[in-house]
Amino acid sequence: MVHWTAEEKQAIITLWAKVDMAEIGLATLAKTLVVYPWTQRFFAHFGNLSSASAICGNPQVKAHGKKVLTSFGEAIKHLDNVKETFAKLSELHCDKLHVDPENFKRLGNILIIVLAGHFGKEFTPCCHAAFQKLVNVVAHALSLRYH
Ligand code: HNI
Repeated sequence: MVHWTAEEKQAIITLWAKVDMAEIGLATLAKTLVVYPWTQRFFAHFGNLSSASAICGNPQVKAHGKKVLTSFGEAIKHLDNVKETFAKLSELHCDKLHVDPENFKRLGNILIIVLAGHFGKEFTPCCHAAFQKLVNVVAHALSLRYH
C-alpha cells in the first residue's frame, strides 16, 4: 500500500481546496487532447475537436474535464484507499473504453503542468512531489483491471 506522510497529505489537501474544478478540469482535459491528439478518438461523440480553440471552447470537454477533476478529488478524499475508490472506474476505462493506461499518466502529468502554471510559487517542490505521487497512484489504480 502507498504510504503518505502527514506533509504530503497536508500539501495535497491544502492546494486542492483552492482548485476550481471547472477551470483546471477544462485546462487539463483540453491540453491532453491537444498535446496527445490520439486521445481525441475516445471523445469523437463530443462534437467539434478540430482545432485547439475548438477543443478549449467545447462545452462537452468542459463538462467532462470537471467530472475528471472531481474524480481526482475523490482520490484525495480517500488517499489511503485509492484502489478501492477507483475499482469501478478502472473497470469502465479498461474493460469498456479500452483506454491505453499510458494515457492516464499523460493526463496526470498535464494536470501537474496546469497546477504549476496556475499556482506559480505556491506550487512548491514539496507540493509538486506530493502531486506527482498522487497522479501516479491514480494512474495505477485506474489501470488495475489490465493486470
Ligand atoms: Ni476518463 C469517463 C475519470 C482519464 C476517457 N472518466 C470518465 C468518468 C470519470 C473519469 C469520473 C465518468 C464515469 C461515469 O460516467 O460513470 N478519467 C477519469 C480520471 C482519469 C481519466 C480520474 C485520470 C487519469 N479518461 C481518462 C483518459 C481517457 C479517458 C486518459 C482517454 C484518453 N473517460 C474517458 C471516456 C469516458 C470517461 C471516453 C466516457 C465519456 C463520455 O461521457 O462518453
